[in-house]
Amino acid sequence: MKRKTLTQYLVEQQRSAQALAPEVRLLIEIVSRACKTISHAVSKGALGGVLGSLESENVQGEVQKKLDVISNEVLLEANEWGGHLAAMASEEMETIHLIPNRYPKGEYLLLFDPLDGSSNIDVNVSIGTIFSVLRAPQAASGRQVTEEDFLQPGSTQVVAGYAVYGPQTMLILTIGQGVVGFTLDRETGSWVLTSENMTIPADTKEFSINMSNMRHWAPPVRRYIDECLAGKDGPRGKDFNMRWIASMVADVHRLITRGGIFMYPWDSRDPKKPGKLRLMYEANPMSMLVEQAGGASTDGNQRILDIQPTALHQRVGVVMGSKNEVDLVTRYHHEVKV
Ligand code: AHM
Ligand code: MG
Repeated sequence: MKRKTLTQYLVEQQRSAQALAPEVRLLIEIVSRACKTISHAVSKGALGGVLGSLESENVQGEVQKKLDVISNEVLLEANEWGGHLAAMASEEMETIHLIPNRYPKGEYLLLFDPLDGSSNIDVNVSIGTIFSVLRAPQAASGRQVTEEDFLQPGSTQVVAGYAVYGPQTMLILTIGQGVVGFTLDRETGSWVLTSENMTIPADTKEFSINMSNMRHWAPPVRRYIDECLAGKDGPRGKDFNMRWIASMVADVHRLITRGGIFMYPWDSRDPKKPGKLRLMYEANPMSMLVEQAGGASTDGNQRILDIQPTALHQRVGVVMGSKNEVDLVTRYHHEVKV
């Protein structure tokens, strides 16, 4: 059987459902090409001299790895000239990156975490690129885009996706019509459609959370995990398994593939930080993918995609995955409030 490539899939979407604007198709093609370049750099490792850290820190005060910066550059350069974007934003840049005046401007905004799971780069564990596409507000036409123009709830995203650099390099994508997965064929250089209609089962026996933070969790999270740990003998009446890769991309890829619940909840370590993960380029795109695959995503209290952002690098608590489990954790949060 001849399999479809990403280009064929996108052309079909553009033709059949008129679901895809030509600029968005171009955007996805360009981002996916950049992910190929990043995948290539990642796979070279020490041979490419790309491992290790730099002296610099990003806006979040995190030491930048060489591959964080390389990946950021690859995405910026790839997306500057196509005429499809008005501006970009990234985990690795303090403020937004406007399209230089020498290039035509488009009406879309691209946000990304160029290399998620940075702590796994040097130890050869799966990492990835997460991206989100918004439309620039009408009010921004004819003037320069500002940071405020990016501050739209996740429910307005036009496209969300990630590439995961693991044993295989895969691209998981939604244009708001379900979730599809492509595998990079390294011999032909094509993204090949290998997972149609990816669906997250509503129930699961697998949870994913950094247990070392247990003492800092809020009581509803503690309650949920305690009940999972009690297994067959506890109120859940079944045994649970645990996985924590410490790359959101890899942990979410697992739950999109076979179900599960992933949490990086609010914790009391730093009251100024409402969670570790960033809303605009980590939680929002992953939430759109998870919902499009039939799962759910909340911050414990409300749907992540409904949150009105107030800052580009804002953080948020994350509870996402199999619907019945996410609903249970959310209910435990609501019960505490009543
Ligand atoms: P990064 O974007 O700097 O890599 O940080 C985000 C990562 C997520 O991929 C992962 O879920 C989390 O941080 C792991 O954090 P921890 O090391 O606290 O377990
Ligand atoms: Mg990240």
